[in-house]
Amino acid sequence: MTNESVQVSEAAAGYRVITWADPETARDLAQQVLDGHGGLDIIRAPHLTERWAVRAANADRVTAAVRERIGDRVTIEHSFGMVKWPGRLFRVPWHQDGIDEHLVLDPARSVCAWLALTDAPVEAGGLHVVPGSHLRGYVPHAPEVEPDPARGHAVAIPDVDESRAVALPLTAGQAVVFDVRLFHGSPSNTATFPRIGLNVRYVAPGGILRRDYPSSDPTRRRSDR
Ligand SMILES: O=C(O)CCC(=O)C(=O)O
Repeated sequence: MTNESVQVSEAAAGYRVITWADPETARDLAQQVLDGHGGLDIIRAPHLTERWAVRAANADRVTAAVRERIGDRVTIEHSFGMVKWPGRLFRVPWHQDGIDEHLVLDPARSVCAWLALTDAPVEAGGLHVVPGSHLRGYVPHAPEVEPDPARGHAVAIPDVDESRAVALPLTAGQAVVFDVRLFHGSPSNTATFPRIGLNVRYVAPGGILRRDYPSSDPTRRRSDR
């Protein structure tokens, strides 16, 4: 396969799976999360304060993939860690990361990465995506009908053709770098171990088209807004 054909298929799919760390390194960082954040489900903006997140979000292979898409002048717009505890209800509905009621990112100047710190197979609440869905642009979304108690109120895309979705089981140290318009979500963790992921939104200059969080604090809980 030529480089060109790889790029064409990534452009069509809207995502690419990469390796950002060896599994032991990723699991060490996961342990730091568990040591530092007892029973939390969501850790807001850890790239600002947490060594594990600074290290992961700035991993060379992640930032190289980001720069390839949006150029060299890149900053982190936001991040959050998600711990899915085994047996705890925590389903993330279908959504697009580049838009919600307070945020619009320019898809040409922003990109997301979801980094697996632990293994993230399907049964542990691994990520699902709808390949090619980014080509539909931003679609209407609405507050979730049945908010998940662990996460609070999220926006969700109501009518997703799930027959077109694929699971992206990842091992610790892998990541998916994806278009901010890509439909994605994840089920609860029915495995026996905590699943830990870090979502990071990267932007180039001008990449934030709108951000009007009431407190100017994008780390607030959706349920608090
Ligand atoms: O961690 C998850 O299961 C879902 C994360 C997610 O939806 C996101 O990265 O936007």
